[in-house]
Amino acid sequence: MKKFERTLITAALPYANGDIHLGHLAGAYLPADIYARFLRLTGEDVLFICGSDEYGVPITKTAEAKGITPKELVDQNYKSIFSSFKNFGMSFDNYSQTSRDIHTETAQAFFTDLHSNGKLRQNTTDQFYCAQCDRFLADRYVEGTCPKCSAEGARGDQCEKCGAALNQIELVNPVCAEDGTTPELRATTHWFLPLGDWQPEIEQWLSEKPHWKENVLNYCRGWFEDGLSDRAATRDLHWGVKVPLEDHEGKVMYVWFDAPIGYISSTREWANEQGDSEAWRKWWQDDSTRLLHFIGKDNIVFHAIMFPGMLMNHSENWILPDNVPANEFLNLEGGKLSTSRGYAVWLPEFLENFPADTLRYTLSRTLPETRDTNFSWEGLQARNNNELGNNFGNLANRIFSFAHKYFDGKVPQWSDSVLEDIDREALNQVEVHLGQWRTHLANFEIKLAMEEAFSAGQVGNRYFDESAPFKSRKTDMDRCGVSISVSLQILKALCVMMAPVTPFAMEKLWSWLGQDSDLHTNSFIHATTPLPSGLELGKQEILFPRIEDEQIEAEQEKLKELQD
Ligand code: B3M
Ligand code: ZN
Repeated sequence: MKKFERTLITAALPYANGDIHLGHLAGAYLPADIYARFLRLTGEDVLFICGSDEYGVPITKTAEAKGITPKELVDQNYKSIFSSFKNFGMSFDNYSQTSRDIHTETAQAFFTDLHSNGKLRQNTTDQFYCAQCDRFLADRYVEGTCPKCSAEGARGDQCEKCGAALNQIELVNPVCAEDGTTPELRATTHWFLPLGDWQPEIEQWLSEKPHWKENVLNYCRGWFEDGLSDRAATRDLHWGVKVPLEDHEGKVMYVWFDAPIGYISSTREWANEQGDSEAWRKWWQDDSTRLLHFIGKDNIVFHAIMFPGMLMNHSENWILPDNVPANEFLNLEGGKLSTSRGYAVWLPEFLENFPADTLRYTLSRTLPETRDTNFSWEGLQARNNNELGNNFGNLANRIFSFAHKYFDGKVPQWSDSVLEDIDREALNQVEVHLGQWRTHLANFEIKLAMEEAFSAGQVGNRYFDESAPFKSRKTDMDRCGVSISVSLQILKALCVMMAPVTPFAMEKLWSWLGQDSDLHTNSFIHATTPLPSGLELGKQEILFPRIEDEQIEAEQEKLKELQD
């Protein structure tokens, strides 16, 4: 495999129409953050980019309903999403907005490049126009009877009843969703990405990606078999990036055209903030950069097919994604998450009641990496109490209490020469788990990596029980000290393994272990370096507080109400 010098990680730009829920976190954000933290930990050069996706019809509809402007709406949502991401521990290097000038400039330049090189196709189609509203109606603004199942109230893009994907002109008895008047068909001219023409080139490129996840490749194969069809690049709307062409009054870019370019604008914004406005280029236009897009499965076609096609057909030399490690869906208590029905667990509300680390850990053990998985509140409680609490937290607590009670809060006297088989074996086992942990993470196998971390925790607990410092304390204080030193050593390796997943608790543990380096940067090389005798230890607190039954029952109750 090619050796890259740096990694650019993107996480899907969340649509700024509402809060983040657990499905979003499990699909894209948590894996992206764990991976970014993992690479930084192993000393790699990483840039982690995100931002909010702020154009498109749902935003204007919500804003209209609230009686505010779309810009006011997205600014509010940007703030709240960004702050809950921060509290969740997302370690973005930059988090931008697609409604900012830098994005307008970047997306317009991109459009102009494709357009002036003859890469876009123009096409005139009929679209509904509402005389009352004086505008072309986006698919979601037209309602009517579904031509497939005859249900009333189908929307121009989809019938909720039978799930059919529709084209607005297929609706029977179409009306404007705003005022109920009957719209007229008018010709309108738009630009399209000729994905059909680009298919051979995209297919060829993807055939060189055998290392991609099977679920992602399967989706792509399906689309290729059906044959790619052209995708609109423009729309008749006011809220969007203006099409930078004369005679295109009232036309903006289709939101899926401009959104992925948002990754580039966010990187440019980051570069400007670094005081080096050209610094973004090495992240996007240098072959030694590895590009990774973390997304949920519903975004695969855009990231594995459409955006790479746009980059390939642009006149500059852009890198293409080395991988698109998309996840499947997370279900909630056995049911499908649904934003429209409000059947979800929302991040800000979660964080009011529970620590971020608890959620990060629980999700990391149940990520829908290869198939849909399920989140349950009981599962969260068990992961928190039995695994974080009993396996990791208690171990730390036992070791530190001992060190403070009998060794003056310092690493006891020990050296290589006094180690016995039992000590060496435990240290070796942990080192093996650490190696496996690294291999799995490098391969985007977060669940398997976490199993290794968990097993390493079990090694630590077994070692503590079997080397029995609580016994040797009465007979052989030197031996007792060695047990504690080795236990602390194991704890340090565990701390590194858990750092990407439970960063808040591990930062504390790292400092209690007497470490003053930054846990999150390049600490992998310190995972197995010995703790020197006499090193001063911090005073421990409870790392992972227990979650009580009543807390869980209250949450289950809330969901039940939503389901009825
Ligand atoms: N905003 C995803 C979504 O909300 C979309 C991602 C854009 S990534 C360029 O489903
Ligand atoms: Zn109307």
